[in-house]
Amino acid sequence: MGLNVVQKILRDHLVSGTLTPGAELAIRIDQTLTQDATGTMAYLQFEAMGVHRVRNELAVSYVDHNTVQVGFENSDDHAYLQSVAAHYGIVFSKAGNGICHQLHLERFGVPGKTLLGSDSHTPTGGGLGMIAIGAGGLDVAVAMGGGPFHLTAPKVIRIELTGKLRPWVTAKDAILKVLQMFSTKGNVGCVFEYGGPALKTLNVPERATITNMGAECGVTTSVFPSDETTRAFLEAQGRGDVWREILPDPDAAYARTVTVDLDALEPLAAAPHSPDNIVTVASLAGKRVDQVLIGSCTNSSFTDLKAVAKLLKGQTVHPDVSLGIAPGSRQVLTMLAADGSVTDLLAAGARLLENACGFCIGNSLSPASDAVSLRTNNRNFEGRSGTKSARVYLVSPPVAALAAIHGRIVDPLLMTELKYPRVAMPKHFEGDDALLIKPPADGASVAVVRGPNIGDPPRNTPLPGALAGAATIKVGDRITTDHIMPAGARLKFRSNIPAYAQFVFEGVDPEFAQRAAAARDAGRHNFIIAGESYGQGSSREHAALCPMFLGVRAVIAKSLERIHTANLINVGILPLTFVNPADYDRIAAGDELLLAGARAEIEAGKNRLMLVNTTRKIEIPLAVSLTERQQKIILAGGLLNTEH
Ligand code: MIC
Ligand code: SF4
Repeated sequence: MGLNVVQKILRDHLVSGTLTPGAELAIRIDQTLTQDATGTMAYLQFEAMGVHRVRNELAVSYVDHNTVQVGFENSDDHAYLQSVAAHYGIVFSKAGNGICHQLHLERFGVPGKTLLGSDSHTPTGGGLGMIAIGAGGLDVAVAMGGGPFHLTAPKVIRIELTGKLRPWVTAKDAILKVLQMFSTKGNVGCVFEYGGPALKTLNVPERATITNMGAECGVTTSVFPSDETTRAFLEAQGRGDVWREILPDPDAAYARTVTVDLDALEPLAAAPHSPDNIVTVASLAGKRVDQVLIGSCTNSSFTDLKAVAKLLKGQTVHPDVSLGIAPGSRQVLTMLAADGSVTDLLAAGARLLENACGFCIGNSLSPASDAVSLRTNNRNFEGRSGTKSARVYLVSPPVAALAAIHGRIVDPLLMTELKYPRVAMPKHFEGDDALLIKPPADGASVAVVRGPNIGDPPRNTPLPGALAGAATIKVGDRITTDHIMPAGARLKFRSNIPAYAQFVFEGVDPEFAQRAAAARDAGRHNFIIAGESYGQGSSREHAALCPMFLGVRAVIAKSLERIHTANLINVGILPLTFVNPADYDRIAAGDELLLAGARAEIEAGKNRLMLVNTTRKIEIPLAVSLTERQQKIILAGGLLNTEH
């Protein structure tokens, strides 16, 4: 039996385990990336491991999330990151260089390599034929130390692309279609591998838009084959030498194949408040918009923004609309400036934003109360924009640009008089690497700079014999890490767990942190009760670290998402699921819970634990699914307490 692309790359990197779906697998990681919001904790943990220099092929530390630098905290973080990079042998990408995923495609991605990044959109690299996976900072730190990455051998789903995108229909619409088909839940342990006759019609930035937003489905990653299109992109980046062809064998097998006919697609939008709440743009036509923001790691390539500039040339942004445009990288901005596109954007009344995450993480440009915001990024969770009452729709760059001109959503397919702004892939990308700082050959003498906001990574205590305490909070389905650990204005506390922990569940239950800390101080254990797909969204390990700091010892949910589960285990929080999902209704917030033999049962490798709801005097069976390696981590109270 032949191999598919995913199996080929995993096989080449296999350290232990097998490729049988569901089995635990360890792979060698060639490249790592971090960004500033997750990076400080990742490097603090890396330092705690006592390794003297990174051991993987390439480690890059990007500063892109928190470039606003209000107060001293972020600048201190960036100074720490720059000094750690020089000390340990990491390439440092300064603030102003651009968004990690866009930059990694441009400057470092290599077909056939593995990439582990402390950001959930690391799968963007799958657009170049890499196995690129998002993970918590601690897992990335282990990979930088030369350790393998553990994952569940995936079920590979082939997404067969046929036809060709029509004018006004873009790669964004293709991935929104995939989100409509697969939704944001139920895809843990799967990888999407794209194939089919339409591949040759999609360039690398388009492929990267698709793999980027695969993260919203909760798959481990998404990947395209590496073909002549990949080669052309790398050559245009001056990196043709790293190309190699990676195609599936003709008789490769897949767990499942679904077909997306690009010809049949129309412009789509993700309506509030989830990326899988898909509607047609036609159904939204006429809706007033207040804000339009174009950029983010999903849609900020040169070809994306050049199309926007062509549409805006000679036009004027509607007086009631604020239009912001954030290029993905300095390279993109340089090229838009060189060919006059920046002038066209400015003349139309667009606000040119820094080439960084910015609005996407809610640290700026929060919409007005109840406003409608049209954005080209990948997440529209409630409140993520910084404004809980705002309604955020995710759309393609051309749909966003037209709405900025008209002040209303327009269906571009009806704009028969307007020419679709087709943009050819450049033969050569301009720009330089001046903001990429290479580490010295020996950085041992470089002092690591630590500002007052930078604390030690917290450690948990070993798993106690019994867990006893209250259901400190009960939440519903699809709780995202943005709900658990808000970013935006709170991002500045990423390196200071005691300060950041005050905001756990801030938008859901503002008293949670106080209640949990009081219970912890009284020697009790906190339980989180949740519905389906708990921990969706970002890779931020703070959504596990901060609850751990507040004394949370177990999460009991109907189902849990991959990266968050790994982060819980890494900090010694037990991830548990209901054997009978209906038992969710048999625990109320505040109920007293007891897991009497928790430690002994984990030690014995049990996969069932019996929870006693002492308030209601009932027993509830729970499932626990831990590999032997994970059992050890849980028993020790987290990965940092094991041999690492
Ligand atoms: C996000 O898009 O939610 C983030 C901010 O990039 C996160 C990482 C973080 O919280 O720092 C992610 O996607 O992993
Ligand atoms: Fe940055 Fe937004 Fe991409 Fe996250 S999703 S990496 S915040 S641009």
